[in-house]
Amino acid sequence: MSQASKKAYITTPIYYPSGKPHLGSAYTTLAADIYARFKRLDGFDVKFSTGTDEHGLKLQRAAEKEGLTPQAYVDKMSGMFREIEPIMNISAHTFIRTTEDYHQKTAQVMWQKLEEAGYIYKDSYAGWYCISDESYYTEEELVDGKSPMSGHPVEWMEEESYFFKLSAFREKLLDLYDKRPELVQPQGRLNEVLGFLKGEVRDISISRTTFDWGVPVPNGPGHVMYVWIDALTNYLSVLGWPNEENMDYWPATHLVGKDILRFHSVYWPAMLMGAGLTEEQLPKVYAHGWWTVDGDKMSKSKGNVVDPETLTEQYGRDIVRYFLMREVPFGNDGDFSETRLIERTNSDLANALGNLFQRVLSMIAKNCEGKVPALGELDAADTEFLNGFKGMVGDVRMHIDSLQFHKALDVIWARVHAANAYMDAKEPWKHKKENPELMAHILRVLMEGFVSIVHTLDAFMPESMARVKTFLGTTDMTLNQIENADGSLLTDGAELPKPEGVFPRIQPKEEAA
Ligand code: ME8
Repeated sequence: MSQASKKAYITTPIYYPSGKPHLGSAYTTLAADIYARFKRLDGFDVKFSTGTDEHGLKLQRAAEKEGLTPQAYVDKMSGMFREIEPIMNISAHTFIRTTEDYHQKTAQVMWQKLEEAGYIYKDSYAGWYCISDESYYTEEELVDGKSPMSGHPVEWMEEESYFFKLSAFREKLLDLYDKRPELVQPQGRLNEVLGFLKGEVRDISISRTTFDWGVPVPNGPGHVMYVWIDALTNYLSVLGWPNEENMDYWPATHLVGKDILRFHSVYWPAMLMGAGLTEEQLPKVYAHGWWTVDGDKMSKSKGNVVDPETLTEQYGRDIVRYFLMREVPFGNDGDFSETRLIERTNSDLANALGNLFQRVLSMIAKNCEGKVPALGELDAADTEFLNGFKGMVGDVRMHIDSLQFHKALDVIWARVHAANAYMDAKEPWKHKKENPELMAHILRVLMEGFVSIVHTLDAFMPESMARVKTFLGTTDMTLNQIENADGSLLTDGAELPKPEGVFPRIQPKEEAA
């Protein structure tokens, strides 16, 4: 498993298809998409996977409720998660379903490797099981007799079970995170993981006999695998492991919600080490926070679940993508409100960015024959202004590599404001009559800056930026090309299409009423 420098593998959690996808699940996928698109722009060969987690008691019960077999039920439901790709404009290359044959085989290989290495043994188990979380809890862990994780009911279960020797990995994991703290981000989440590892780490029950909707345990008649063992292995199935063919994309960067951090940064690296992977081959995990809606927890019973489809139909995909990444620092909890979405769209997109593009491009259409105006001699202010854009690309890259999307956007908007200030200071309209070359030059300097803005924003708002690219007469460039270009990014005299506004103002709800 070599680690080729220009390859990346980015994953979303695989979702339980037990209801329609909501804002929360669309959010992880969106963040992963922006990261994947940015890496591609930065010259990386990217694998990006998402999918559905289709086994376990929760899905078996959901199917029974609808009078369907589990397979018929997940076949029906999984499609709705696939639909997130067009709904949010997601560029995943693989959508994995854990009921697919190739994945079930990989999960069995994982099991066998752990067993051969002596990390699996048989015993019996009794405890409080929460179906919603697909997790066992001890009496002490319960909060008011319910799951400490989700607050959902638990039921007493007793069964013969296989166990995974998680306890054997406690020291190794502590040592790992001591040496490579960057593997769990943000920092606060690493502290949570360390807190868990410093306590008593018990072996975990990894098979079930009380139902059969799961991957059969190899040579373990009557047992199906615990759904998390099956689910986590999906990340390797996608690359065809244990076949080495695509393993140069490994290790992955896993984007997950904060509620499933322990599975990804304790169970999963322990499984990987148990199956023979080295410390260098362990993945990076980034845990984001949770969305509430107008201050409330999102829930079916409250009827406040935000449907990504309705939202993007109403506002457009790019606006929703921008808002979700800009409003709340990735990693923090955040509150969703349509009022804020409208405010942000109007201030950041319509006023600051859209107006800037439109002011410059319409002046060019009117006064420069609709062609890329010629660049003259750069003065000190021009040079400083343009250098700011080269620096911006590096800063955006740094923030996106640490999944600080809101900081990347801050950096870009600082340049949007700088461009507005440059235009106000240079007043190109004043030179229209007596010095049209100077006017053309100022507009061209602005356009050069726009090329960098458009490319760094491309991952966030691909559709709008594709339109702006045509108005600027620029095609796709890698970020390296932009940073290393000596001189200009555009061609003097290239014909430009008639520009149109890209971000119209949205009428606030109270005005509409
Ligand atoms: O946990 N805000 O699947 P899942 C933000 N199958 N994110 C939210 C959210 C909210 N309000 N609600 C849910 C599973 N999420 C497993 C994963 S991976 C090998 C197996 C996020 O469908 C949540 O944090 O219950 C999680 O990352 C994701 O949705 C999937 O949740």
